[in-house]
Amino acid sequence: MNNSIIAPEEKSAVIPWEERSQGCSDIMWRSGRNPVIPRNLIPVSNSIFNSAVVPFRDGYAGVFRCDDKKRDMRLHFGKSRDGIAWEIEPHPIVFEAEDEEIGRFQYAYDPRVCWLEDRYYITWCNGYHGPTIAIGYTYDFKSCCLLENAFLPYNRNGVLFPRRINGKFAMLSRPSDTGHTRFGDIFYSESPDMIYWGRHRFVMGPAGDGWQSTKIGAGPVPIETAEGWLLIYHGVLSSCNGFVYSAGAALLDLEKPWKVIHRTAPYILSPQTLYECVGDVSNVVFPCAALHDKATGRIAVYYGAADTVTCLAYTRMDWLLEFIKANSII
Ligand code: BMA
Repeated sequence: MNNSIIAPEEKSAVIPWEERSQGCSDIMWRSGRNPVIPRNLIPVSNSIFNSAVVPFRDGYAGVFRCDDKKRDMRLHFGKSRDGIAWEIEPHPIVFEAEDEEIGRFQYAYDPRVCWLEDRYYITWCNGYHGPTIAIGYTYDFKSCCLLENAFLPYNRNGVLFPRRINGKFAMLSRPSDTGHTRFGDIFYSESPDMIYWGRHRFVMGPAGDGWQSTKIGAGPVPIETAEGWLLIYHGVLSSCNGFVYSAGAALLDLEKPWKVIHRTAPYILSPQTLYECVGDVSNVVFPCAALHDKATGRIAVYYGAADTVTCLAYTRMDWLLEFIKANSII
């Protein structure tokens, strides 16, 4: 335990927020300031997207997916006072690996950041003979220790729960194959120590013929509510013009999160604006982080758009829970 660490819930930064405009009935609405992070915020970047943000000290910190101009996929630390204007480090994170074999990975993308007990854990898709889930941790968003990969390749979208469940660390992930898989289900795994993961349970797979019919993957760290874990996740449609990535929401059982209580039939966000439909990969919204203000119920979701830029969308906890229950396929 590092005693200089302040738990995020012990301080109150005001989360980014914009009210839903009059006449809009969408359950999730976009920031008027999108894209909040342009593709070229730092000189080396080709694109900055699918990134994770958490409360940190008197503002926010994050881990950003920055694909560089060689198109190598790298992770960078960033800081912000208000969650909107970001300073992203010009150099990728240098991971301190206990085992240098694990430190020799080929790429890193789609990070999630989770405050858990006494530190910020970072999970991401790590290139180690194919994509798998790496786990690292930081106290200060300056240095990062690299633990073992959680799973064998191939796996993506590793997302930790923010507390132990039944005494164990818990993670969602999406076993897949080497490339842009045309299938994908979310699984739940647990660990006594963040190193060894097991007791894998099926959570949910693709559904219907629409936005989540090809594959799905967990998005931001789940938010605990009285009615279950709120999980925002992405779903993929195979169109005649390629994959379309949208976002939906589910409620998972608090003590047995592999049991899905509700899951939305319609998406809550789909690629519709120019910055979501046009970019390095068209037609993608990909949420990786959510800030939740308990006092007001406000939720701010950070998502990658068109594999190019980082954006913000908003919802309210009570509205979203009502929406999930009223539009559930379960
Ligand atoms: C997925 C991941 C994401 C990406 C998405 C759309 O397989 O690679 O990083 O946003 O495809 O290209």
